[in-house]
Amino acid sequence: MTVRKNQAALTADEKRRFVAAVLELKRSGRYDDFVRTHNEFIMADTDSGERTGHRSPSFLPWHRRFLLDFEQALQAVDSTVALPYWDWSTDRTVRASLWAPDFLGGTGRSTDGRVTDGPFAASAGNWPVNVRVDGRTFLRRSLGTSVSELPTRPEVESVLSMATYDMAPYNSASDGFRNHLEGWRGVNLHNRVHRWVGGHMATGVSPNDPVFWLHHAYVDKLWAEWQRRHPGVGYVPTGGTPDVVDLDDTMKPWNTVRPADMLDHTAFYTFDA
Ligand SMILES: [Cu+2]
Repeated sequence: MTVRKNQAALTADEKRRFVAAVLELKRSGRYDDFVRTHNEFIMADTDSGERTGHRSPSFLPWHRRFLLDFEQALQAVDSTVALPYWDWSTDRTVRASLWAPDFLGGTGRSTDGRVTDGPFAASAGNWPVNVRVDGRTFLRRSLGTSVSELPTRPEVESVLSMATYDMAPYNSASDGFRNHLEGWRGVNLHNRVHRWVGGHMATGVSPNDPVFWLHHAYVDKLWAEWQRRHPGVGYVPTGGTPDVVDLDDTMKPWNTVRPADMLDHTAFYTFDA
């Protein structure tokens, strides 16, 4: 059974294996398929039309399935690898071990945002950015530049305390847990982290930065924590909602997966705590 661990608790060997598996997916071309899929959904999901991956109730089950696909691809390379999560409310500075050269590498240089250390630096030769929105082929970051603070634990708590999963109009204007966690409204958790990292993470091709998976694995864990805190409060809407994925509707791009199938993460993995 897969156990997802806090990235801060990974051993040197676990970091090495995770990085090697990610680099192998990149080398084989599989990695870029994930970047492409995410960007297609970012571009297509709209508040007034069909919306599946983002700005909608299915933001959480869609990303849970998307991360599972990625984790299973990693495990096809190395069966011991699981996705780690980044608790950005705790590991909230550029000095966190997450950003060390033996793991994800650090921020980008000020001139052009280019990441210059770690396994994903362009100079290492193993991380060409192929699915991109401009001509630049190097991984970019600007940690803490466009927004200075990552969310705090009290801010996370304020969102976990919300007793409704989602609310009409089921988009970026909604009240409720999902939209506050996603960040279009209120203290802003998930969206703010994308902006804090900057570079590719602040674009539709955000999975070009491997921290995407660690960020979303923590967003996913917060969903699990919210469920534990609000037993009996379910996914909504539950039927007949135009442009929105209801509980028992299938989700693109899989067309075989429903939010109802994704509510219980323990069918797929557990967390270290
Ligand atoms: Cu996303």
